[in-house]
Amino acid sequence: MTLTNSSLQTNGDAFPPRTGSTDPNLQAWVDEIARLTEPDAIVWCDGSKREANELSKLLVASGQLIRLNPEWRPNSFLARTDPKDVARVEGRTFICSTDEADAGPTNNWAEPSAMRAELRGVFAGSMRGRTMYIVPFSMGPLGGPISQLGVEITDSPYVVLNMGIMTRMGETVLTMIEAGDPWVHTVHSVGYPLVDASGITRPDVEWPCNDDKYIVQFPDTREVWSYGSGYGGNALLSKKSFALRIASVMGRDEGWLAEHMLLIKLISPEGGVFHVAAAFPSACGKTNLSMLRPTIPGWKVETIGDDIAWLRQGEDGRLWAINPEAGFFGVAPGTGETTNPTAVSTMWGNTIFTNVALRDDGDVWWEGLTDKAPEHLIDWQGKDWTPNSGRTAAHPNSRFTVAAAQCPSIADDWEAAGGVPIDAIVFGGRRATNVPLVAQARSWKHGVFMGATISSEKTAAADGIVGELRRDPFAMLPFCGYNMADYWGHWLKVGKELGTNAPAIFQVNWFRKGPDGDFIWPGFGENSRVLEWMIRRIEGTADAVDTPIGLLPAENGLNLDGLDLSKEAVDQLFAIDQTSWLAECDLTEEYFDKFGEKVPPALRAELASVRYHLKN
Ligand code: GTP
Ligand code: SPV
Ligand code: MN
Repeated sequence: MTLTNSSLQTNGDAFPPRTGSTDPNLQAWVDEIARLTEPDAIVWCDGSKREANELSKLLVASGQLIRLNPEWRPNSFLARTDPKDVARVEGRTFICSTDEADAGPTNNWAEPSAMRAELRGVFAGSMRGRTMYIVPFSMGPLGGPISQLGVEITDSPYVVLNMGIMTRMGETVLTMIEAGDPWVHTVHSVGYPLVDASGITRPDVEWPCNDDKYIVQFPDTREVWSYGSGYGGNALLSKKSFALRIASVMGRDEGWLAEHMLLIKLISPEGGVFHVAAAFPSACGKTNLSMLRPTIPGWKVETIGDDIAWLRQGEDGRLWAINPEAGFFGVAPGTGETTNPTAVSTMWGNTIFTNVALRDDGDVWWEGLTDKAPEHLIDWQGKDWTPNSGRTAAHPNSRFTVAAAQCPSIADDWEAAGGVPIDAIVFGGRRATNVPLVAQARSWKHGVFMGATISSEKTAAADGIVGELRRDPFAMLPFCGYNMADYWGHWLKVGKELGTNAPAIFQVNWFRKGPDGDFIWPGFGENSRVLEWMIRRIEGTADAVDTPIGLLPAENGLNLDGLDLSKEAVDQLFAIDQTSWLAECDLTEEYFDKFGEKVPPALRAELASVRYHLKN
């Protein structure tokens, strides 16, 4: 099928008459990118519903989006990507700091001017035959004290539609930029021009992308350049590129934190209100925990964010946090009526699904949405599928994009400009062995050690080998915009500033497995029991036992009422095996050694302390 971008222009008054900006820097940058990429047309996005409507109509007409049956899923769409463009590409993600040491051993570094020259080559003419969209957006409520502005230039209307859900996008942001607010520059091209250098045209495809991919951050100049992918964090540059990689550097320089964390408000049966921020690696349960429905009576969880938090010390000395995003880009598989009914009702309509399966009745399906699979589906690659096909109908990293405002459990003050005060910080990962269900850090320093030493089994959220155990400090391995050891140092510094106002820190693991290979802990709504213990610890009413690796619930300290869990299972959940923990300490030392002199001495001291207590 052929996509003619001219249809946009012949669409009469579908777009506002804006043809440029009065801000000379913005205008000069747009002109420069247009000269480089040679698009057919330039569209300044206003963020209106009408604009989104026009774009989705355009994509449906070209076969690049499928409109779902409006009876089941109004104003909702399905996108199917190229099978080679289904997840973040960590191997092609670069941190181009001036100084190589600033990127550190966990990031791919490239010398900034060499990378700029290389990018000029790949972006040259990359938008030929396409429309270039100027997408102005705010991370955080417009004008909020923790919020930041950005502009993404993209040649993907799918990206524009997603950005309209994931951020506060549109005309108002341009007005703020024109009034002098600072903003971050981001450029994106799918890398599939429709006209070549000699003027020969080719038709568009269902999911344009390029085998050659670049996700490049220039932290020193607060810039992002992304090429070759249309997928998720590779292409929605507000998200991982800006709100984590660039923002973590801003936070380092300005004294705040940009984190891969969900944010919730927790209300106790007595009416106490607490806020919890939790960092888990990709596809390890942030969305689920952010929408948790407690199984224990009297407790309530309200959602504030499911993926990213920006945290800053407030005037009262406490740590305050916002969710800089406006939508969820959530993992579909495993999200169902029993595991996350809140997410299921959030996506009742106005949702973009990517790489899930299509039902015969024009609705969507994925593994785990219902217990029983439909008899027949069209799978994520557009092929016929039955339960006997021997492959999954949805891609393991298939996702839904939906506005946070549609979430039935969203907190009333989720858009509070100054954020919410944080009572607890939680770190977690996927660990089949060793790591107990929950442990409290003895101090902020010990908490930073817990965060710095998270390991987790790899998920489908990034390309690579699923299930492989890897270090993912603070769940930030693919997202920290500077040297990871300096980042640990920054966390220690923030803790020092907070002093006695610092939140309590905990570590959790929902994923420990028993001898039969099954998860021991039921997870999901039952995780409320662990949250309850944390709150009781903060209130000072729950006892803990000191162990070499942290404070564990005292005998009968964790509320297990009504849960069908054997005594052996509970023992397995909390077992600390001396030999394997000493081996884990050796691996931690090896890991720290990669960062050389930069590892904060306080973390070396924490490691020494854990070892000492394991041996004595
Ligand atoms: P990103 O968006 O990639 O950063 O991921 P996320 O951390 O938000 O992941 P999400 O909440 O979408 O969880 C992904 C997977 O984890 C789903 O397949 C869930 O079924 C599974 N999961 C979430 N919570 C639990 C839990 O408590 N126990 C178990 N066993 N699985 C869980
Ligand atoms: C993650 O991988 O942590 C995500 C999805 O949240 S993506 O936006 O694609 O990075
Ligand atoms: Mn994430």
